[in-house]
Amino acid sequence: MSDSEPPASQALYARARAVTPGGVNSPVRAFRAVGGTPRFIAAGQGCWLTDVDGRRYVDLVCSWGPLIHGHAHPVVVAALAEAAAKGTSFGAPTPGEVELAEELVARTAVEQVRLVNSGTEATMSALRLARGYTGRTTIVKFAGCYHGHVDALLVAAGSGVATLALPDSPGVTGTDTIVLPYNDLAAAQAVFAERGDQIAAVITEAAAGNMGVIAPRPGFNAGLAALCRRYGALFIVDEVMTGFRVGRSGWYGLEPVDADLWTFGKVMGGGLPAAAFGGRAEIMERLAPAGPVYQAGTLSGNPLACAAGLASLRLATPEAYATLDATAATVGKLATGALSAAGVPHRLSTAGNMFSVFFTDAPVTDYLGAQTQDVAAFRAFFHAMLDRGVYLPPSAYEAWFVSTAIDDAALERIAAALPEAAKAAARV
Ligand code: HOZ
Repeated sequence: MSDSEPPASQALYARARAVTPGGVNSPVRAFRAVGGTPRFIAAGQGCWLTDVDGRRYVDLVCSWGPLIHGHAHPVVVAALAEAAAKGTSFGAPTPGEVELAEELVARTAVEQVRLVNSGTEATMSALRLARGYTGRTTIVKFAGCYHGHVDALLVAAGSGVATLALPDSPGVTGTDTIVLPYNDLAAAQAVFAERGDQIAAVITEAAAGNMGVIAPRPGFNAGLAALCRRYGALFIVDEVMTGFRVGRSGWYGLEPVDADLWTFGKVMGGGLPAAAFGGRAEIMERLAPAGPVYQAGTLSGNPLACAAGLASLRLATPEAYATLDATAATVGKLATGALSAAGVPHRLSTAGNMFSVFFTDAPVTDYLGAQTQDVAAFRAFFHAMLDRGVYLPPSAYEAWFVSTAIDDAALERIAAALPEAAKAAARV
């Protein structure tokens, strides 16, 4: 842990713990897995974060993915100001939500979308729709995949559940959920052979990003789609993390798999709470009010979120994606170079421009593999980077994210921090 704990963050953390469970509104950001004081952020500008103690960091979290253009991009800020001046919420349809839905439909394979407020809502609603559509209840998910804090999906989940080393969250039954190893198509085939007529849906992250980053094996996603088709289940691809980050059409643009439903979030909200689920019109029209499957939300399609999302998507040109890809490759290369030089066993794991570093020398293709990593080495590495002004996800089970705002000064800061951080990991 850091030898220079930040006093203003410490004071806020103490106040927060008195009024909020664990002092945070989402578990991973509490630094429980790495120790020390979570940084309370005063401001973000471009790729830089400033905490309440006035310390500056290059941001490699980007609000856990959404901020592909960095913080407070002037175009996004202007779109927000314009929208806010017209009113923040109406609980009635607005032009912006039609435009955002059209943008999502134009970029992906979905014919219709329903806008919601968070990735959790998107996957929860997609499951309900799949169950309503098929008349079945059983869901298949993969160990280490995280689809928000949906009851049926909080078994063997990644992200905060993995970070806190919980096997499942208490409070969820998981009785209608079958958990299989990620990237294991044979296991899915076996389960369908036995219980295919009970399975409403298979849900998978388009590329896993919540047990660290693990790309799907070639044919894994397509094989799941084929299995679902054969047995009359729906295939749900969760693109909350990958959607519009790894490319204009998300993971679908890199690997066009024939899914039935997709979920989106993060980038499509431009840093505000917005998410969506969508698919073929024939399935989506089962949703109320077109059909009987109920789903609703006072702030769904919120004008500010739609304005920020649209501005952010429109800024995401082919050049922007080329920059994201190149920057991710550069940061990954710098990290592996420093860790190799320090003799630290590690694996750089990538899926498009999402990546993470596993502190292990074994190949990582699933959650069991991810759990072989040396989290103590990660902890030392994380704090050494933080002390040198680089903000990484405070968990060995999360993806690192870059933005187009990362410039030469930021890359120099990262390059300067890495050798000492690698040595700190080597000492563990
Ligand atoms: N669970 C998200 C990361 N995969 C968000 C964590 C947070 O905001 O603290």
